[in-house]
Amino acid sequence: METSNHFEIPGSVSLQTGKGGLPVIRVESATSTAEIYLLGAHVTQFQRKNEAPLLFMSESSEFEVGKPIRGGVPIIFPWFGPHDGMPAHGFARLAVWELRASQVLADGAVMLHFRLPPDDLFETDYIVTVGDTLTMELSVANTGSSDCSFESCLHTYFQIGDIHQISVIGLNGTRYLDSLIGEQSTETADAIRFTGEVDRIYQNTSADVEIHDPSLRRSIRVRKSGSKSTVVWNPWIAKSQRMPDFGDDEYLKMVCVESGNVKENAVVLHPGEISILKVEIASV
Ligand code: TA6
Repeated sequence: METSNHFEIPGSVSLQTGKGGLPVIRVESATSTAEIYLLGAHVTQFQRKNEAPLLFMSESSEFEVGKPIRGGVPIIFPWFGPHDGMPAHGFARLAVWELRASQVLADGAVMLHFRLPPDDLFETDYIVTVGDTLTMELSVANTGSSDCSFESCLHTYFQIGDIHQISVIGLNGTRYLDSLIGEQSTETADAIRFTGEVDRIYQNTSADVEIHDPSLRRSIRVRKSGSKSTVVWNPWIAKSQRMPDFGDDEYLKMVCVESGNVKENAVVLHPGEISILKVEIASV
């Protein structure tokens, strides 16, 4: 898996050999650091200098082409969840993306542009901007001659201090599909708390979400555009034990707040149309 080094920028962007011998891009901006694997254009690390990492990574994650990395920000595309015997959550996170550009911006942030190997339906680009915040932008263009539909989701795993103490704010009053029981419901809590497995797809919401984490004495803000679905997931005990690439106790230290367009919010693109999903995460 070769990538030319000519995107390296001394002191800002370096291409190195990461876990499993996979190529990884290490980024240092004026105020933060990040890591992105070419496999899945997968952001595996982001943190502001002198702060705890914002993203959770499983210590049991695989790092092998054709297998998803567990943690960070998996790119879910072009379908969400199981799909006719095909890999769950689509092929984008299993593919090796091409690095197309790197640039240090005027404010000291670093921008990286990735492209998914072309197929006959979509042209899919991903812009990651590492600065005081982390911004990820998934752009999908319909390059075919007929309408096409897809689901997408930036399946972000957040590092937290203790699942029993956190709360998720911003979804009160929003309708959701409870994936555990296959039933629709409406959120009634101002602050969602966790006392067991939670796997909910909140629909038709463009709201910012905050994760309040008293044990790390911080809040994380998830701001998005071009997204109508927000997924909230913690596997809890039994599911953690069923996932070979996830430690039995790691559910205590993570929560997924995912931004995308899934189920009834799937995107339909006419020929030539482009859809852009943008997510910004920040500790506040
Ligand atoms: O986003 C929640 C979810 O759909 C859960 O049901 C769980 O399966 C999670 O994604 C992880 O999926 P993965 O295929 O990465 O194991």
